[in-house]
Amino acid sequence: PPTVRLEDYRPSDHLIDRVELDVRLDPHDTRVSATLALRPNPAGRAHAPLVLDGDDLTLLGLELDGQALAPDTFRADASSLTLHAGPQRPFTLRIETRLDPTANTRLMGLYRSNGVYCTQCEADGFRRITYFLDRPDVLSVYTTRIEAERAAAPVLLGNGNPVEAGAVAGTDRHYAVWHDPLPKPAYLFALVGGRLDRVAKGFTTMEGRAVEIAVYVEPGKDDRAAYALDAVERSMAWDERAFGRAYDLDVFNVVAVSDFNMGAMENKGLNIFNDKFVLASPDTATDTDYAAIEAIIAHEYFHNWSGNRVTCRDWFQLCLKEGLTVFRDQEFSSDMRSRAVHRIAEVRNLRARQFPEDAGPLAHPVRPKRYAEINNFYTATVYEKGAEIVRMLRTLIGETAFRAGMDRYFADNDGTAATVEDFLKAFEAVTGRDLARFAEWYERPGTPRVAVSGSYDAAAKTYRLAFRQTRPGAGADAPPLVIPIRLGLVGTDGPLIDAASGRVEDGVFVLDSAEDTLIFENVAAEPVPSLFRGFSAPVRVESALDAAARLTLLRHDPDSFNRWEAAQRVALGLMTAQVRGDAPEEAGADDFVAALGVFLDGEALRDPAFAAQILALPSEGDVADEIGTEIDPDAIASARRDLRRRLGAGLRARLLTLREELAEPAGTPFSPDASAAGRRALRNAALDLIAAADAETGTALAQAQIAAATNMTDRLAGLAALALLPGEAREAALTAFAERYADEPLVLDKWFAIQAMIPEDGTVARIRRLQGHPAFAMTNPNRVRSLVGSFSLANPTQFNRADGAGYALVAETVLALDGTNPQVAARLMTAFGPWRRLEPGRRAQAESALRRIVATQGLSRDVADIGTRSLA
Ligand code: HT7
Ligand code: ZN
Repeated sequence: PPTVRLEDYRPSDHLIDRVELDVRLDPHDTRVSATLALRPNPAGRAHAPLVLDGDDLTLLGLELDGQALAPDTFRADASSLTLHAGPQRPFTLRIETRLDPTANTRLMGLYRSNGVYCTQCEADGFRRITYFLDRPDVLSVYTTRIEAERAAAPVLLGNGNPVEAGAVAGTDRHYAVWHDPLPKPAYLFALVGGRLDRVAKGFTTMEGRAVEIAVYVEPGKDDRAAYALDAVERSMAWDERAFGRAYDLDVFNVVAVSDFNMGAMENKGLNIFNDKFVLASPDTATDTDYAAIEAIIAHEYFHNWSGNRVTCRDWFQLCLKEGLTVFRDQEFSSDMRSRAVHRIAEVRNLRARQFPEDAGPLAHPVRPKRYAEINNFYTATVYEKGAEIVRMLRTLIGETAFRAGMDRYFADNDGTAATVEDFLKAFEAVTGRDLARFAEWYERPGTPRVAVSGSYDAAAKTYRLAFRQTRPGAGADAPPLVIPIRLGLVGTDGPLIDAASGRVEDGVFVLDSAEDTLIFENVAAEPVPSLFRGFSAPVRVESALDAAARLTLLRHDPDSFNRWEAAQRVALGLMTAQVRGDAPEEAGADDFVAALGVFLDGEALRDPAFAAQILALPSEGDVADEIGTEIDPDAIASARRDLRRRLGAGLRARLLTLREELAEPAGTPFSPDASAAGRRALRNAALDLIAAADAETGTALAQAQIAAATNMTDRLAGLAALALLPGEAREAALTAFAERYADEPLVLDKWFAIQAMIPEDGTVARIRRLQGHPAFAMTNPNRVRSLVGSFSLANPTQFNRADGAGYALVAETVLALDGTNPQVAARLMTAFGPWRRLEPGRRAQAESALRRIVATQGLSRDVADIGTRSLA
């Protein structure tokens, strides 16, 4: 496929000022009439032909300024429409196309989900609705008339504000007209038509605008929409408080649909959501679901400024809206919940998804330089590493300057399609700093390493910290990165050491050369360095701290993130030592258990959510990432199982007591708030460890918990604990769960996922059976992700089976899906990313599965692109 390159960007030769769409919805024969007010772009080439993008379109009619066009003046096929000589003046083009929304299984463009008409246009779906300049730097004002059979689609929604609605005389059809006054790129276009229930509430912005917020869901599910509605309201209020950003239309609509390629979409005034990230009730949603709903509602709402009012010049600038908006939603969630616990969750997620991506064949810069298929670049690197860059910028310049820079960015770029340079320019303007060297973070792939070594001079009472940064694959001439390191010194017996170093400002040292040394004066006794507090930069830290020093940090570091990090590092050390066959660390493990015991005694009940994070060991993926090469997932799984067993046995009495102390008194009403969720999390972390050490007690506790559960978090945690304990009890619990939730697809997704993650030989066969379950459908991305995605991403021993059966299952699913939904197929295939780091036997198996996929005739561009890059 042709490669698109950043360096080839040039402005469009034409602009489209206004778009009038008339969409007559029909299940198989939808007609779209698009009237486009075009003009040559003064910044483009004069006399250039007009080339409009299309994808799978059928052209029915074409008029220029009201006149049908002569056949020799244009060329049209399914993927483009060319006017050989576009007029050198403003002109109007009317284009009529025909679509079949029911046959649209790719879920891009206009499609039907459970009978509801909806659209998805980012990145390039609008061209599946009409021929257009489908690029984010062409901004137009849209008016949309939507017409449909009233009984099939009583609700008709578009972007912007409602203008008029009525019956189509003499028919059973009706229409609605929507007008969006703010110019936008085509990727933010949306419409919805269907039978939907509505919940709504009013909000008055700080500018005094009365806004009606509404959430639309499938009929009968309106009792599950309250949390999402509340989250929209909280997001609106927060963006005013935190960033001074007010909403700008009279209505803000959210629609939940069940067939959706990703999480949600920020269409102007009409956010469309995967219903998984809207619908919540205590009986069907876990605490994790509630938190994800809150975060994604906020994320899409925040795009109204970081994405919609200021959009991207081209898709290479995707991080400009996505990294920034992830940063904004993370800040929102931190304010709504515990900041420390949320930071831990963010870093767990970054390490689980972005670090491996950055270390594998699909690595790319946060601002990529080329792509074959843009839909494959909605990645953890663009989103999560992109957010880390924004956070580092704030750390470097301070909160006040950061806020001023954001204000400047929005003011200077409002209503335009901007670049990363425009973003940085705003911060340069308010701080007077040159950020050119900082900008390097956007340009190169790979996770940097920072090696740190400390030495104490007792006679001089000085402490030296030597830093050295390296980047994987970077040549010796690669410029060093600007790395903000938040740090401090902790005394071995507790008290803080307030030692000065002139180069640490507000607790931050900026490493901007390949090597540097910090010297602290007047240090009375050898300290333990606490480095990268709050995970102040997305790097791997290499430091020779021993377990005792790390356990000191766990006890005494005032930085909660680093207390957690210390416990994780000790656990990682124990597990990697076992995997590598190093000297058995019996004593080390005992010290760890003892330290956790002391921690639990002192703090578990004070901050259960934090304690739950301390108890949750690094994942098998974290251990694999630490080991780096020749990975044997079985050895890792067994090391992790052993450590869980040790903790479960060593802490058993405390954990059992904690479970009692944390139990909700009967009749307590359910609350999804962070403190209630934290208590449940700790109780369930305790269950996991108890069960790891003692299957009999674990089974009994899990069964009792399922029987008594009044919410999905506890019921599912019970089931998850049982799922790791082979036997009758497990199978009976799985059967009962499926019966109870037979009519709840989103809950059955959890049931699919739990079974897909069972680390046993029978799992591949179980998944093959489940693919035939009546609730499973290859056409629904949530079902595929739950069953096959959970398997490939969260079942390392079975996906990486030595006989290749796990790879074969995923490869077959990728190929089966590619014909109908290439975007989801390609995403599933990214699970093969770390294949080169496996031990030789598995590496060969994974490679041959990848080669089988790539050798298949007629592959989509999406899957071919992932395949080619994975094997490169
Ligand atoms: N901006 C959106 C990204 C997106 C998407 C969403 C749904 C389906 C297909 C999609 N392609 C790209 C979502 C977001 O980041 O907010
Ligand atoms: Zn986004």
